Amino acid sequence: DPYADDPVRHPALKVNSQRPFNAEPPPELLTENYITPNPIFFTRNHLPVPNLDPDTYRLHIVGAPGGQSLSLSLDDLHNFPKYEITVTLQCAGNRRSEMTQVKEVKGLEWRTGAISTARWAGARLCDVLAQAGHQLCETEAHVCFEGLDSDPTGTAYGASIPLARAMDPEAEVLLAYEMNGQPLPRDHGFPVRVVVPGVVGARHVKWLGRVSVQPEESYSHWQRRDYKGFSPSVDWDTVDFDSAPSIQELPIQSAITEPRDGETVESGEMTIKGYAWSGGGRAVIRVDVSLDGGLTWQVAKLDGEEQRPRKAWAWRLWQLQAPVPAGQKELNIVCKAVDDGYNVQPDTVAPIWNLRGVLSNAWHRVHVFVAP
Ligand code: MTE
Ligand code: MO
Repeated sequence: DPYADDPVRHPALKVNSQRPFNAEPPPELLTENYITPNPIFFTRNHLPVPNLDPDTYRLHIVGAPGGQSLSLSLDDLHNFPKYEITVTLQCAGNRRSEMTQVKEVKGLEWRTGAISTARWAGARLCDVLAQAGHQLCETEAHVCFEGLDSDPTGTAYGASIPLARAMDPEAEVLLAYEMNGQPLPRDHGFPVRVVVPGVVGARHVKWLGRVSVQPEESYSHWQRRDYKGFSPSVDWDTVDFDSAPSIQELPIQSAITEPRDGETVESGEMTIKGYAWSGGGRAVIRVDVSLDGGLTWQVAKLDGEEQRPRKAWAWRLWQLQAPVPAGQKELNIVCKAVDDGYNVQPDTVAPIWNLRGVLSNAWHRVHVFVAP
């Protein structure tokens, strides 16, 4: 059993698949803290978790022509200037289960918890690439990452990002060796992972073994044959993965974490809580909440750290205290967020349905009963 050596996990996690391990925190735990505690940070593994020895670990950086290839130990990485940033990581499949309700999709049934936030610390990718002689000259080039996790045929997890993002100091791409002040937990990439702020989780390659700069995107299955969006009309007979760009930045997203769907709330005052986040460093400027299915709206209060313009890498938590409308037996609670490009979430799922169930960001709806 290649999974026999996987780490022990927190019992509160809702498991979507045991082998490989995929799990999300329950919603009310997810928004209890602005920074997600490591043991309940959502986990998305495609393969068994490698067990890497930090003393013999080496990160291989393929050098530029005229530059030099690097073989970096953990100590070598610590010798680069250390940066620490708060970044929210979201899987492209977050909220896929709502797409399944429209029509069947292929993928894990994530609810609202395939998203979490941590303080990540490490060396900047641009500093390490510069030492290997790379410059931002070939604007069309891509930085390819390979994990040290692999399937029985020896194929490793891989992904890539454009060189322009990797070399941009403002993009703050990290080779992270710490998560919330601790060495990375095994499930989250020990000893080193990539953190690409504002970009889909799939590019944050864990158990990083190799970095190279290439004229084309990574040839990995997960770069070329997955993590792409399509029209609702495209099915598995007609899909052409080469026709769509790989997902990099993610669209505006928000979800309600309290109350839970189907819950009974007391009459009087109620608290509605959730998260909101947008890709590409776009800040969340507002969250609107409706208690009547979207007929009327109230503006929620944004909590958590202030966001930096163009570098809003982390989510906002939000809440709304509101009187339960008198005489109602049931409430249809809805939330939707707006980012600083005034991008909004679509109101329903059907028009954004796609066969892989990615980019699921319609208004989030929770139906509750009011105690008599
Ligand atoms: N890196 C490797 N090496 N193997 C993987 O399976 N999964 C990716 C990414 N990096 C993956 C990986 C995906 S799809 C996501 S969403 C994030 O890791 C999840 O990171 P987390 O498990 O730390 O939450
Ligand atoms: Mo993912």
